[in-house]
Amino acid sequence: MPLIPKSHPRAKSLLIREKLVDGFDRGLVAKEGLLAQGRGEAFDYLLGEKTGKAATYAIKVAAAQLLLAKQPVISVNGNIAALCPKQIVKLSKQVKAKLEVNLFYTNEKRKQAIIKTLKKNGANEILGSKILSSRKLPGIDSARRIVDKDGIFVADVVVVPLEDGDRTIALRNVGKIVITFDLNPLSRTSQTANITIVDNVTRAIDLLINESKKLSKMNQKNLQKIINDFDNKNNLKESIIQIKNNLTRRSKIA
Ligand code: PTJ
Repeated sequence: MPLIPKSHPRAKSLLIREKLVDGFDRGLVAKEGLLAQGRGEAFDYLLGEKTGKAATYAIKVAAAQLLLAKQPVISVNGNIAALCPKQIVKLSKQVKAKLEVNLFYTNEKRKQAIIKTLKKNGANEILGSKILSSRKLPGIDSARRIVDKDGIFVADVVVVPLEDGDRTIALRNVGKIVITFDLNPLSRTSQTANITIVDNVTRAIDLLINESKKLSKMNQKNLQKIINDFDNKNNLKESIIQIKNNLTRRSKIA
């Protein structure tokens, strides 16, 4: 009998958790990545475990931004490699973005395991592992400061899914446009990115792939208009209101 029966009321959430645990056992995820998942789950619960209006809007803007980018890069950490390796490779192909492994809890063995997983899922080139290509991102002290000279270092748009706070600010300070997936609308990353998708990356990634496909037929002027009309701070407020409304509704039926 499976440990998590399909009939379990929280089967979906528990299966996502299993992906992380399995990723940990396969050497992809840092111990701290398991804790990060727990924090995300708590916010997902408060959001009603569904993609809200604000996230749907941010996904559309992110797609437009990725399609307009000249040198987009998707940064991959342990949690992303465990949760959605196939989709992250698919997105990189859809929007012609490079993939770069960039770890907070840096560890060569884990980096190589992540590269192997991405390759197994269809990636051709993965940046971030060659010492000779490494450069330092100013204004950040963690291992995330080490970036690839052909990737994040020269990128105009960087996707940093599921991230700790420091790097987004450092990337913004050197003029990069930052897109993130973060279930916590209050986190520093959420608050400082240009485009924050407040949703579970496991739900939002497919939506972003589909939206990128849809918008790929749109001209540059219209794509730019989608970006210009967007205000990240306002959109984050919508996600906070989504949480508030959920809590209000639940407080009435509790
Ligand atoms: O693999 P490494 O070494 O690069 O480390 C990766 C982690 C995730 C451990 C590292 O970046 C970290 O410590 O991140 P934080 O500071 O815990 O931040 C992670 C953010 O992602 C938090 O705001 C969580 O709420 C959010 N989060 C967690 N799971 C998900 C998520 N957001 C979207 N989808 C999720 N599944």
